[in-house]
This record gives sequence, structure tokens and C-alpha cells, in this order.
Amino acid sequence: MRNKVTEILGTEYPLIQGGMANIATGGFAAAVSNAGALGLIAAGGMNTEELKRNIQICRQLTDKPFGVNIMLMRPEADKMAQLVIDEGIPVVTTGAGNPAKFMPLWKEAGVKVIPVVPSVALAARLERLGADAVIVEGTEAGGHIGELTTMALVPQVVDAVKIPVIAAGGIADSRQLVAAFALGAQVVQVGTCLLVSEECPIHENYKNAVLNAKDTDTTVTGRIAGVPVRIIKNKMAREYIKREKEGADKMELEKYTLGSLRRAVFDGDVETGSLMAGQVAGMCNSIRPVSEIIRDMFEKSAPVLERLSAQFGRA
Ligand code: TUI
Repeated sequence: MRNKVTEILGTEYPLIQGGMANIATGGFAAAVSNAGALGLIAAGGMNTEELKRNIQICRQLTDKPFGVNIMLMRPEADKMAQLVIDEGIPVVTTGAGNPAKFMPLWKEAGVKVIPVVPSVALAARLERLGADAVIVEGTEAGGHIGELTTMALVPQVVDAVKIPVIAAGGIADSRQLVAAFALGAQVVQVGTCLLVSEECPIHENYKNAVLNAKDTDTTVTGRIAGVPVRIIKNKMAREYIKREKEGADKMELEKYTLGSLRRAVFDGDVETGSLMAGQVAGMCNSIRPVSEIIRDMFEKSAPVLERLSAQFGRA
């Protein structure tokens, strides 16, 4: 399924991989790009040197286009913004902040810039600054999230901007894919459903936690501190939310979560680690290759559309 945006991205499918800090290595991004979507190396969790090495690894593993996701809360975001230019990376996605200050630099260098936006206002502002598309990520997503749902926010951004909209948050199968396109998105971004891929380099305990999660098993830490993060419920989530309600200060909470994502990803610590995952974790029940997960979403969309047109046709 090709459209104008897949032509810009150079992909077979209108699908991009979510940022996935500490998870999306060069190897993982290459697997996604080789599957016909856009893989992205997550700079969040890496230093600039590590990012450079992962770009090299990705280049060795795929001849398809791939991008870099820059987590704007990282201290090295500035250096990384320059590195993607020096390395000739064609597409950058950004998350967890406003990338306005980097826009002139990236536009000048011909980098395609696709920021995550949690509101219509930021989408419109970044369109004016030259964003090539925006990722509208609903609060169903895993990791750092905004307030609004995909269902409510995607059509409002679609109405407010002319650039293509990429829907994210709550998309794991063909029904949700079709729904995202019905809302006006031209591309989707997925993350959680790729956590259970064969190629995803997270610890098997983390993978099993996603496989076993049910619909109500995610929660949000950090709402009071202003850094809401969706994770799978565990001891750390319960403790964090309890301390938050008791009025613990930001610094104390930060110390509590420091390194918690790394503990989950690398050590498989499912008790005190942050198991970032979206609300669709409850429907990600089997481990499959990335290529099969993506192909399935698109192949199974045809019967979904047939069912819809039969239903609407009868009305
Ligand atoms: O960035 C994400 N998801 C992430 S980043 C991450 S790493 C992390 N580790 C520990 C604590 C927190 C994060 C894990 N998951 N998604 C994209 C996203 N961007 N969600 C929300 C936003 C966002 C929020 C505010 C984008 C822009 C924004 O702008 C605020 C402003 O300044 O206007």
C-alpha cells in the first residue's frame, strides 16, 4: 500500500516504528526497514558515540531507508541533532518536547522532520516552522505520553494542518490500522506490537510481561511530576504512584525511576523496572518476526474494509 508519504519515506508500507528509547538499536531499526516500513534508531538511552555506532550497524544490515528518533529531554540532544546531519540521515522523528530550535538546522540540511505532537497548537506551530509531517500520538501509547486520545486528537490535527498526519497510540492490528486511516491519518506509527517481535532486543522477562498483559494492565506514572509515562503495572508502578500521591518531591521520584527503563530492558527486572508499553499490550499475544507483524496488519485490512463497506452499503 503506497501513498504520497511512502514515496517521501521510501517505504513499501505507510508505517513507521515508534522511538522506543533503550530498545530500538541499529539492528532493530534495520529489521523494521527490511520489513518494508521505516525503522528508527532511538537516540534516547544512547550517547552520541553510541548513536553513531548504531547508525553504522544499521547501514550494514539494510540498504533501505531508516531514520533516527531524538528524545528531546536528553542532555545530548544538541549534539545528536548535528550528528544526524553529518551522517546524512534522511528522516528524524522527535519526542518528549518541542523541536523548534532544531528546525532551521535540519531544514537547511534537507532532513525530513517529523515531530510527535500532543496537541493541535504544537502541530500547527511546527507546520509553520517546516515540519514535513506530524506524529499525533494518543495517550494510549506506551512510554512518555500526552493527555488526549488518538481517536479525539488525530481528526482535530488533520483538520488543522496541511502536512500529512501519522497516527500513533493504540494501533496493533488491522482494525486499528483502518480506523487510523478513517480518522484521516496517512501513515501509522507502532511500538508496542513490535516489542513482542522476534528481533526486539529486550530481555525475555519484559517480552513475557507484554505477552501476558491484559487490557487493564498498564498504568501511568509521573502525572503529578509532569512526566507521564505509561508502563505495565508492577511493584515499581505501585510504589511510584503511592509516593506521588503522598506528595514526594520531583527529585525523589526521579531518583526512584532513574535507570528503571534500563533495568527492565537489559536486566529483565520486572519488579522494579519500567516496562513501557501501550494499552494494546493486552492484544500482543505471540512472538513473530517483525515482517510478519507488519505484513499481517496490512493484509488483514482488506477484509476489515469489505466488512465496513458491506455494512455501510446496507444502510
Ligand atoms: O517521547 C515519547 N515517548 C517516550 S520517550 C521515552 S524515554 C523516557 N524515559 C524516562 C522518562 C521519560 C521518558 C519513553 N517514551 N513519545 C512522544 C511524545 N512526545 N509523547 C509526548 C510528547 C510531547 C510532549 C510535549 C511532545 C511535545 C511536547 O511539547 C511540549 C512543549 O514544550 O510544547
